[in-house]
Amino acid sequence: MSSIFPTVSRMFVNCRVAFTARPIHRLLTSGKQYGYIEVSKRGERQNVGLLRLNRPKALNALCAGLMEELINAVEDFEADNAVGAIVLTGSDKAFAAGADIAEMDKYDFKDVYNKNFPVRWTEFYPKRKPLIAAVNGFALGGGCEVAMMCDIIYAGEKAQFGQPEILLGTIPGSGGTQRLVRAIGKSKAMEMILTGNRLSAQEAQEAGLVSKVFPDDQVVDESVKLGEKIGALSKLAVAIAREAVNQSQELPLSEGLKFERRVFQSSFATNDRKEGMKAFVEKRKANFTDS
Ligand code: DAK
Repeated sequence: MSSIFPTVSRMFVNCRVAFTARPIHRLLTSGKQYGYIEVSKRGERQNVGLLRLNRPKALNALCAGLMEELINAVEDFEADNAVGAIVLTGSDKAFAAGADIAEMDKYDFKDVYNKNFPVRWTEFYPKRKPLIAAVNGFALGGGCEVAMMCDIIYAGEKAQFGQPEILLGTIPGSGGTQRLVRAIGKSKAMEMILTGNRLSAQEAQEAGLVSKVFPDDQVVDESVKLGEKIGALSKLAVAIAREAVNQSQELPLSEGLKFERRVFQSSFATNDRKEGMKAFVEKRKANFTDS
């Protein structure tokens, strides 16, 4: 790790020099300051963490500094017991237009190979809490890959998804060739990746990449509502269910079914499973304690 951090800091500085003068947003619970993202809590019970990418001049291009901030903010929400789900969004014009091309342009093979560039990209994915992508505008390259790393994607009507790396003489580097195939099938994914062609929000929904499409100005609110709904349930059960669904992307069916059975059985050890079934039998609302 020691070899990575100096590089990240250097990239962070470059990134800040190139795109200066924006407000610093403070996350009150931790006191951390952010320059490339906005962090807030939403929902009637303030149980949804909202992360908004805020690098408008570069269409939220994912520079190293921005990714570091995202990792930090997600860590804070993970540690906040009041938060049951996290929503990640961008601006009206762009969820994110990809990794920062100006930043990557400086690298050669030895830089990216020696540093395993950029090894920390996937680390913003929360360990336990569901992450919902609320996508408006461009979700291209790394932006599409970040959306696909999320657990659920809601999109605005004018959203566009694409993997245009081939037009830059390279290929998707953060899961595009793997997650897109799993999400929409090989033929559609291959066409997108070999041509750079984009999917509209409607096409992405029909293909199964996106779960719901809304008018652009409603996507974030609808995503927060979804987060509130999930956040009101047993956090323990939600985390276990999420882990089991994620295993379906990694394991053959027989192993996945075995994993599911074991974690289902484990859920019988929790207070929330007992409370949920008791409440059903007693015809009342369950009072989950996340235990
Ligand atoms: N990087 C840096 N700057 C970007 C950018 C990007 N990806 N996308 C846009 N910008 C900047 C533009 O340079 C422009 O800056 P100024 O010239 O105003 O200073 C500003 O944002 C506005 O962009 P445009 O003027 O181009 O706006 P338009 O509306 O005309 O076009 C566009 C919007 C999204 C169609 C266009 O900007 C565009 O094609 N952008 C590039 C999209 C792209 O190729 N994305 C893929 C990048 S490669 C990895 C992890 C991830 C990755 C790789 C490895 N590992 C873990 C190993 C990811 C790679 C990529 O994402």
